[in-house]
Amino acid sequence: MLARLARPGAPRGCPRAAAAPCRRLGGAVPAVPAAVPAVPAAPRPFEQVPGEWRAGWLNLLRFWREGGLSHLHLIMARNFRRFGPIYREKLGVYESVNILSPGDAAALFRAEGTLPERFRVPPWVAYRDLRHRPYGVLLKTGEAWRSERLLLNKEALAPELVPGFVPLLSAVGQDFVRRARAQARQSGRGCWTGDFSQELFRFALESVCHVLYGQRLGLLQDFVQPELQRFIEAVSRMFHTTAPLLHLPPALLRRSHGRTWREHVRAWDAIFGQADKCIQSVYRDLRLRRRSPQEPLGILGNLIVRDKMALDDIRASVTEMMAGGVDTTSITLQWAMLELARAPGVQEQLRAEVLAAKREAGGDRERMVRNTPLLRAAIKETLRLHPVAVTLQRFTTHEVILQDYRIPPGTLVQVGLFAMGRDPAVFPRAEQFRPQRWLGAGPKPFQGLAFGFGPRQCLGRRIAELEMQLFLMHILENFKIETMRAVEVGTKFELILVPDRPIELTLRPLEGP
Ligand code: 2DC
Repeated sequence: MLARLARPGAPRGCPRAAAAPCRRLGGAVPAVPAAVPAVPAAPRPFEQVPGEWRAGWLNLLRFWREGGLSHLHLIMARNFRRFGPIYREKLGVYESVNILSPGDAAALFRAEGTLPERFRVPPWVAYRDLRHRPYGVLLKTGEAWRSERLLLNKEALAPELVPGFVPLLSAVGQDFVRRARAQARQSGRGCWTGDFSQELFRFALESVCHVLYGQRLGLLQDFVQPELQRFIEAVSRMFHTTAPLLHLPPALLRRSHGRTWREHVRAWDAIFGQADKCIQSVYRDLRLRRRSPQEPLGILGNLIVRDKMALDDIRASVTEMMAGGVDTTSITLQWAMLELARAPGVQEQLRAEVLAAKREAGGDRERMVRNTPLLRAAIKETLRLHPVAVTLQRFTTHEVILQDYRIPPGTLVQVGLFAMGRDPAVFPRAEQFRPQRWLGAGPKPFQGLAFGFGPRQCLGRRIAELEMQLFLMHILENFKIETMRAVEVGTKFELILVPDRPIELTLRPLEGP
């Protein structure tokens, strides 16, 4: 553990040894220096946490000039190298303490209280205030958050939901395979090659809408409704325009007439407009009893029928899930396929596991999901190297000791997920894609935090995990995943972390059905 990294008594900013070079970052991974012998002493005061936290606006300027808008993850990794495993920072008006060790993450989550709060992305709050739209659970706080979150957990996150979700998500995965086989046939080369990001955006939207609305949208057909394509573009644009606005206070944003803010507002308008259309159509069907009893109601239908939440609140949270379900899973799947293409041995092992599970379960997808631990581990491993969220954040509710510093209540503490995932002190041979590392003996506390932790963890987690497991299962059963070896793909920050260039993949059919 990284107990005592900063030399006891060192006031601030003791420089760190250079990091071991990393395949993808060119050495931008935090190095963990050899432990300094522990000196029992009282925890040090907050003021001594290393870092640059005095001139917020100056820091923000410098951050922007250093390309922080698209390199937040690299700047954080560099700060950890410079300051050690904890540092304090102020960007604009936002102050935070940043940590990277699993042990510190554990201590932080012990101090999150019963109404945990993360950093509320200011432009997202400002948009809802501007349009007088209610917050969904993502942005709600306090008791209102808690009661809604509990109701939503029952419909979106509870383990009992798995049997209902599996057939819906598996059907979409199967359609993707069908489409990929057709594309391979038509190509004349017997395989399907290209940048799959658009195809996967559609796959992800089709998947999340199937569980949310119980309806198919037809996004995996040749003709895609232009308004759905526009929804997909709006989500990417919304993320993209959030990054440069991230450190500006909401009050300033709302009054601003800047181009980025206007684009941001337009993107959210398009997102809410399209989500409302889907929601209205389900609502109408329900009222007119146009749904046959065999048809799944979907999460939205269930929430309406249960009648425990105001319709506007349901709409707000369902819209968040619909928007949150596009880029997050599709980009993770791109990374997963890239890693598997680069590690053919691992790919073969996974395929063997999936095929064995299929023989054993007779095609019962739910059992297959349960019996493919290496496949789950491969998703965890993908998210370790390529987390969607660069950090996890919590406001502390009572004093907590992190790296021997006293952190007062009400402090925003961020766990540097990207940095942690690539830290060789936490993950031996961190640069290697090795799903097996998750299956070894012994617990791995607070190492797999891609979906967050506790009552405020990702609400879409169950859907995302099943969607990705079933997708990869179908792909592995049907195709060999290949890539051009030499191309290095880096990461850029667009609010979520995304590949910095298109990922070229090839799906080669294993044997024709
Ligand atoms: C971005 O410094 C960097 O799951 C900031 O599906 C801190 C921060 C706060 C909240 C994080 C955000 C970061 C990244 C995107 C996250 C978001 C919380 C939820 C959101 C991680 C790390 C995401 C992608 C949701 C988005 C739902 C939305 C479309 C309604």
